[in-house]
Amino acid sequence: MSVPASGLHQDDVRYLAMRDEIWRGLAARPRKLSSKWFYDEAGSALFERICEQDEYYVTRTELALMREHVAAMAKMLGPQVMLVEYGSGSGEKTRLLLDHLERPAAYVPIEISRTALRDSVAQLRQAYPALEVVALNADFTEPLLLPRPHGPVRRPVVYFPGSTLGNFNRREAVDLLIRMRQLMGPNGRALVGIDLKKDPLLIEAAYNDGAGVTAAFTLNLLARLNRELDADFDLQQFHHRARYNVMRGRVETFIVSRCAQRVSVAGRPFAFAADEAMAVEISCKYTVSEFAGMAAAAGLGVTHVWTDRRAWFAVVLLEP
Ligand code: AVJ
Repeated sequence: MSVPASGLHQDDVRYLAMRDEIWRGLAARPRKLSSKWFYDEAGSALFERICEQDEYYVTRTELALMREHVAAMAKMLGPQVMLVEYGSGSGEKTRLLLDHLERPAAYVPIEISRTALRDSVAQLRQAYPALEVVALNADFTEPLLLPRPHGPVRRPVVYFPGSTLGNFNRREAVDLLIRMRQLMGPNGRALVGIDLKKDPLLIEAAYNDGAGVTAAFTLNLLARLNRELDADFDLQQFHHRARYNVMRGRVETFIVSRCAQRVSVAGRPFAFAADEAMAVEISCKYTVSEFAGMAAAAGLGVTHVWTDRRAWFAVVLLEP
């Protein structure tokens, strides 16, 4: 039995779960794969490069917003916070928060990419040697249990930056917010970053950068299936397409087949038609009141909103 590049054995439950989920998505009509599969080591590195592109305003805007308001945010959260981050990312925004929190009790990053988690945790441990860091290599949409830190915890706080919530449809987002509410408990808070509705051309450009980094990020999904599921996608024969759907308020990203072709994935054949589009990501954009409506459906109230001058992005404080 061969060991794929991912290091997962073909009899590992995680390999089988991934294979079955990918098979199901490829068998569906229209075809649809979850954007969570973007984040292997190469995908996480490509996402970091997306954040540096001129067109991708999202990260830059959120970071500026955090720099301006982080002291006020930390003050509202109070002392001895257990900071639970959904999707640990590069850690720059996290460090800003940790720098301003009063005696943080623990930092708990939950990250699906093992390599991204390993790297961010190593950096944070170096920067905050006294802080208790408990890393969870998990999918934050699945049920989770919080660790019990050594020191006293006044308040669990879920930090969910980057508008990653936008990668879920309304039903999934409400489910995730419900899980968040259950995880943080009655005294908990959540700090959530959301990308706001704005000029559709600006939004669409952010997902179609001129250097083609986003296209490479999207197509890396196929490269990952080649590496980890022994698939034989020819990346030259597919392309990235991202369009802002104004009526639905979301960017919809597809992988489009350039021609009629057959592909094998973990030993199972799939036929693509010419120009067939496979859905791989949505990035929802909200107004603050649309978001507050979703939060309310999950039993959470928006108690504070911080936004930039242009109102492109918001960080909201949620309370049960
Ligand atoms: C992971 C939510 C920050 O949807 O904007 C960036 C991922 N995809 N470019 C987003 C992404 C294409 C990103 N977030």
